Amino acid sequence: MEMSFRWYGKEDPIPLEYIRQIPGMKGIVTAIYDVPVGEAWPLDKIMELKQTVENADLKISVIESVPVHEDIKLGKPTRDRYIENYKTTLRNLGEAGIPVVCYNFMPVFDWTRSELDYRLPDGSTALIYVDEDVQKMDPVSGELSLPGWDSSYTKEEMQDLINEYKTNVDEEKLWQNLEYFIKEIIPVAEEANVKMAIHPDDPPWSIFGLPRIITNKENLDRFLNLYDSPYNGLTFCIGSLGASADNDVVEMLRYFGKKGRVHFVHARNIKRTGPRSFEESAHLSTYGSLDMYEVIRSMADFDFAGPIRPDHGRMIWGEEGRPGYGLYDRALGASYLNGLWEAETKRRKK
Ligand code: DNO
Repeated sequence: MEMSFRWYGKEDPIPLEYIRQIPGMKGIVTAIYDVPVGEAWPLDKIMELKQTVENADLKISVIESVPVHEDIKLGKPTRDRYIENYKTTLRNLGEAGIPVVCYNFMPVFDWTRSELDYRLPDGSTALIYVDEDVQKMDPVSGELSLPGWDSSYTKEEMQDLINEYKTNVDEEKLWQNLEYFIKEIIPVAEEANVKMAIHPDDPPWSIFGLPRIITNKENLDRFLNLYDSPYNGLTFCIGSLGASADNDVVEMLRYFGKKGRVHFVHARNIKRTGPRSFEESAHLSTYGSLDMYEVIRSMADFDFAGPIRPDHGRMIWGEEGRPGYGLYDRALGASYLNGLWEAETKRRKK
């Protein structure tokens, strides 16, 4: 297991030098944010990013994300141009020695929450998802936007986009569009030696009537079978999948890990507050619905050597900044996960 931390580039209020000081921190998870979605990432920009990270005595473990243009997800004729650009990006990332790329295939909206600063009893604030509140939101108002979304559309275009999905792309069509994309890019990923790691849909159910397919064990299996290659793998996001009580995340992680298809792990805890509602809690097992010790144990079962990052944290100690992506609670999460891993792996050697 290689501990890593998401960094939003030079705009991130948390400097690399601080991340470096978190005990056991090895890698950085980052991206290029100033190339429009759908365009190819130039090699020199990638090299510059790599150098910046290496100057801080860290390395890039994962690129999260190379966003997929909506035309690819919609299966429009223009998709081929965007797929070619995606391939160029992968080749350039390969040339820079980047080992893993995380991406998602969620229509229009990336991860979704109803509130970003919900106050927990201890005074910290957390991201939450309350289904009734999400149902009341008007996605076409254009007002809905969360920090860190990689959108390839303007607010004005959003309405058309949603309508296009509603009329042309149901779940099966989205599967076909995903298959088309995967069959094009995985051979390039193989050549470039870059492992592709799809991120599950967050939350793992349909929102605003839009299809979502990367949601459960059966669908993850179906996804991996679209193209049978070690380069076609998963970002196993415990908090996203665990939001649904139907997903036994510990068993799923072990199952996909043993298949050699888990290339990256996102670790956070959530407390389910209803069948379709949850709060993001502190990482400790006792604070949420997910047992982090069991999660670590399943990773030890397949000798996970890849990157893991503490996912969203709460905002604590008065920290301000990007909700979910503060320094303090994620650093505590990293330490806790490192502690569990040390205990479990040493116990096994005895
Ligand atoms: C949320 C993140 C997601 C993730 C993308 C991957 O905080 O986990 O935005 O980066 O879905 O493409």
